[in-house]
This record gives sequence, C-alpha cells and structure tokens, in this order.
Amino acid sequence: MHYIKFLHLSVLQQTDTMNYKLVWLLYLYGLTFENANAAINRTFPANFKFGVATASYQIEGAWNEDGKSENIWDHICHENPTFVVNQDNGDIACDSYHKYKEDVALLKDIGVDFYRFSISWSRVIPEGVAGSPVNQLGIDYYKNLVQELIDNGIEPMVTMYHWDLPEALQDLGGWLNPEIIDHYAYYAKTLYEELGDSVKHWMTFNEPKQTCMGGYGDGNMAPGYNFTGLEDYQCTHILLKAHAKAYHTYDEEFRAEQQGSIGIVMDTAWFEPASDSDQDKEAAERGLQFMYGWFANPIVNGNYPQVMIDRIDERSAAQGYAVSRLPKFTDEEIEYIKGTHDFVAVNYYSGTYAQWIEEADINDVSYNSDLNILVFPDDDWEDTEPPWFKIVPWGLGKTVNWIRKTYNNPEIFITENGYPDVGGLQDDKRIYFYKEHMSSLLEAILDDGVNVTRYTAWSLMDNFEWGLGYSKKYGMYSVDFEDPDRPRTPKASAAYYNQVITTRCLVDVCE
Ligand code: GBH
Repeated sequence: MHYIKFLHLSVLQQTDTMNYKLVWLLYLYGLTFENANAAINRTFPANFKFGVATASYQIEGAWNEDGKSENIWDHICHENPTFVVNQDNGDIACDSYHKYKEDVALLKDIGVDFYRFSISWSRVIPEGVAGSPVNQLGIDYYKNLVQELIDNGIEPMVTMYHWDLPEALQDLGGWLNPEIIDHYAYYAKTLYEELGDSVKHWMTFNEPKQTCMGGYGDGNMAPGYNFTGLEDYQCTHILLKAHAKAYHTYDEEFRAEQQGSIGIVMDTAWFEPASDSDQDKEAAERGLQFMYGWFANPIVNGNYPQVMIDRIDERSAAQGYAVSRLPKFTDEEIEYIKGTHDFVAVNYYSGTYAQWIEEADINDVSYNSDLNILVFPDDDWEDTEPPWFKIVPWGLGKTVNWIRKTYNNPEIFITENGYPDVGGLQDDKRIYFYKEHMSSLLEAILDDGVNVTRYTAWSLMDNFEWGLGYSKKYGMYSVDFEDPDRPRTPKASAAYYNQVITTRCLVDVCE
C-alpha cells in the first residue's frame, strides 16, 4: 500500500504543470487501483483453507487400550526410557483417545477449515501383517472422531503413518524388509474401506526423511538404529514403493467411488546459497534435492534426483562397495512410483545457508558426506526462545517457489509450520512466527502465482515432542500434563489464528 501511495506522489509531482482535471482523474484511478490492490494483496484467496495438525502417538495416549498393540514408540519409551528427555513417554500424552470431543470443540473455537490428524496403525491392525484381524474398537475411535469433525463442519485430513509402526512389524525388520510394502498396502486399503466415505484427503506418510534418517540413519527416532549412508537409503527405497502401492490401491479400487485425493508429506528446510558463487548455489540446490527431492523426485518427476545418484554411486565405488549404497529402481518401478500424488505437501520450520566445501574424506560413509555441504545460519536471523532453531519466514515463500519450479507447478499444501515455546499463555513469539510465515506464503501466492491452497499450523495443543518429550511445546492450547484430566487452556495464538481465519487477513497488516 505504501508503495502505491509513493507512486501517486511521484505522479502528482511530475504532473504539476498538467491541468487539474487530469491529475484528479489519475488520482481517482489510483484510488480504485489502490483499493483493488489492497483487497488482492492482503487477503487469502477464497479457495484457501486453514487447519491445524497433530499426530496419533503425540496426543492419543491409551497406549494399550481397546486392543491396541505396542508400537515402536511405546517400545522404545518403555525399554529404553532415557531415549527421551525426562524419560517422558506417550502412554497418556494429551489423552485425546478419551477427549476427542473436547479436541473437536477446540478446533471449532479456532475456526479451522480442516484438521490434519494421524491414525495409529497398531490401534487398527494390532498384528500389523497383511490379512491379520482389524481391531473394530480402534476403527470405531477414528470413525467417531471423523463423524464429530464432520458434524462440526471441519474437514478430516488423514495422515496414515506418522512414525508409530506396530512393534510386530519392527520385529520383522520394519522398513528394511520389503514385505512391509504389502503390510502397508493392506493397512491403507483397510482405512479406505472403513473411512473413505468421509475422508477425502489422505497422506500416506509424514516426513519419510524422519522415518528413514531418524529411525535408521542417525538414530534419533524409533527404532533408533544408526547406519547412515546405507540403511537410511534402503528404508527410503522400500517406503517409496509402499507409498506407490497405497496410491495405486486407492486409484484402482476406491477413487471412482470415493472421489478423494491422496499424497505424501515431506519436510524440508530452505537452503539459501551462502554467496552468489555458482558453487554455493550448487550446494544449496543439492541440499534441497537431498532433503526434499530424495522423496519428491521419484514421486513427481521419476527416480531419485540425478545429483544423489551421481554422488552416491561415485562415492560408493570409491569406498569399495560392490553396488551403490543408493539402491536402483528398475524402469518399471520408476514408472510405478512416478505420478503417485494428487498434491505436493511440505512441512516447513526453518532455513539455513548452504556453502560448497571440499569433498569429504572418502572413508566417511554417511548421508551427510554424500550431501557434502556446509550449513550455517546468519547471525542476524532471529532465534526461537530459548534458542532452538532460526526463524526464517521468507524461506517458506522461497521453498514453495522452488517446489513450483522443480515439480511443474503442482497444487501445494503447507501441512506443518510451527513454533516451540517452553511455557506460558502469552505466546507473542508464536503469533509473530505464524504471521511472518503466512505473510511470506501470501506473497508467494499473490505475487508469484504459486498454487498453495492450504496452510496447517503445528499444533493444536502441546504434545509429546518425540525425543524432546513434553519439554518443547508447539500448541496453541496449553495442556497440563501434571493433571490426570489433561486440561487444555488457550494461548494468545489461538485467538490470533481465529482472527486470521475469520478475516482471511493477517490482522495487523489489514488495519
Ligand atoms: C515435525 O517434524 C513432525 O511432523 C511433528 O511430529 C513434530 O512434532 C514437529 O515437526 C515439531 O518438531 O532441529 O533445527 O530442525 C519435523 C522435524 C524436527 C522440525 C525438529 C523442527 C526443530 C528445529 N522437526 N525441528 S531443527
């Protein structure tokens, strides 16, 4: 708006010798333009939807109720309690298994269009394997939740796998055993059959990078294995086929009748070149390809990113491996996986500089040395409080622009974006975080024409933050984890988000 006003001023200055009428006409035209521009520039498009996200293990609790079996997070928390800060676990978590109606009431208070939640595989198919019994009580929980959402005018958006693998399948090798592809497809089919009349948006996996890198690469996530540079690639290779099979199952057996859409959620940081040099630009692009492209390229464009294939093949050979540590897809598999998405989704939290560096020691076998870039923040970028990660809102706009360019202008959902506090209800920094990120997104939509149609805040309420337990709080509602009733109390950000959704405007920029 200021920029438009500035334009008026220069028009007036340049035209002060012109007659009054012309200046007046120009001014009127400018006003119209300004108003139209204000409307266009400040509000989210009519089809844009707002939501919040959670995940089963992080909120449900009831870890062994109504026939649910143990999953890998139950298992690691129970067997190896120091895996998690303060030896926290998700046995009770937010107790959403019993409090789902209250949760839906909170969602309604915020005014969201949709709720992105995940389904616990071990609640629905306790034995995990294809053909094993479906646990009706587990299914009922999700049917009731979905019905409650629909009754309240909130669209359900389902993540089918948010990291809580049935322990029975881990015992068979988890994501390293290709048999899991059929087990997963059976699980997916069960969900379409049981819930597909009401659920119209499915996401096969949340952040497969965390499943494979966290679970098998650096070991920060259950099951906590660390063989980076090998098992993380093998896990991904199998998981991508499981994703594709679940997609094709929907396509072939359910889509015509249920008319829903299906995709996958990947996380990425934004990688900003540390300088204008071609080498640093190459480093930044490589960062995005290794983090987001690792999954998105096979699914959208076909096969792994060429830079991953080239670098990992080359380093593997130099290291004496008989075959590349990056498994190969057959041509048939490439075609089978390619195109298995109706939308492209991204979870975004932070950004970094990326700098080109000399080739890593060839004896170092790891994803990081395959990637081989230096990442570091700018001192001027703001920190979360206390310092945890850098707040880089403009990275979100750049990320969706990069996705548009790299993946042929797909429909994009922001499926997570959020801020961790450590307590208190006046969460001004979270409001700032949301506002700045949504603002960057709005610019990408309106100025660059990026086709982003959904924004999802992480998270509805404070919950079990994986290895960090309850110490990091991402919620718009605070949860008292000392109280057996797990009461929820709104933070200031809940009212802020409600105002954004109601006005479709980032509040203080409208005023
Ligand atoms: C998402 O993970 C998960 O989907 C969700 O379950 C989780 O609760 C949420 O984010 C918050 O973590 O260490 O500098 O990257 C995404 C991976 C890892 C992103 C921790 C935020 C903190 C900043 N998250 N990360 S940094």
